[in-house]
Amino acid sequence: MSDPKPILYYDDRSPPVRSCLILIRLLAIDVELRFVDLFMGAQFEKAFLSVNPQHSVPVLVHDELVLTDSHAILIHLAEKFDVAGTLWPKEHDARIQVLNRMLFECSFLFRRDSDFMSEIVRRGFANVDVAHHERKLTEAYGIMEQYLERHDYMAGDQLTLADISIVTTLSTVNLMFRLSHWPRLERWFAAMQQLDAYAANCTGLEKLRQTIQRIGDFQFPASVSHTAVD
Ligand SMILES: N[C@@H](CCC(=O)N[C@@H](CS)C(=O)NCC(=O)O)C(=O)O
Repeated sequence: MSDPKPILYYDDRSPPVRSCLILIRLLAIDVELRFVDLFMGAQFEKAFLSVNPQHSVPVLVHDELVLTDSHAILIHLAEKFDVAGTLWPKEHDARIQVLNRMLFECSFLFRRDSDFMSEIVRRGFANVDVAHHERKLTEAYGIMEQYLERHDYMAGDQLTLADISIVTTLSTVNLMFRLSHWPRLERWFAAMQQLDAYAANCTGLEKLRQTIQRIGDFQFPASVSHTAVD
């Protein structure tokens, strides 16, 4: 019997979801998409909680597997569908370096981005200490600038899952904070935007911008980011 089609539960305003969408587009994987409207609380509905008690997206259901974290989903999809095997390298040190950067995305960059965006949603932009979040997030910019000192990509000299994981969160942070003081990071981001598959980030990013602006009652700075809708 042929492999069943993976199902991705998603809300494309979520950066980790958008990383999965970029990879799915890059590898032309046939996936069934099921929308979970996070801003309407659909993640707390009983049917979805039975799939993911953590009430978060992305979730990938593939045959017997239920994966509830974007990093696991990216690795799984790359192992199954990346025939070239470069996005998730086979060689041990290269692979662990990719994993290390993906964990940086998870535990540092995304965490700080999520703290900032959630606070805007919860309290309204006028009540947020933007300077505090700017310090936290530009520290992350500085770290990525260092990662890019010796290599063109986040985990070496070729595109890997690390770049795909990081770029969606970076694009979200960049809605607010410019990259001009971090030239390598700015160049890397521009290169990522040139990938055809990057289009999979754009619609959700624009939707997020509009949602946060509406709920937070403010406007992100104009023309900071590339927010073309595909
Ligand atoms: N580390 C997780 C983070 C997933 C996550 O926090 N998703 C958020 C959207 S960006 C979510 O679904 N939040 C809804 C909730 O927690 O109720 C991943 O990379 O998949």
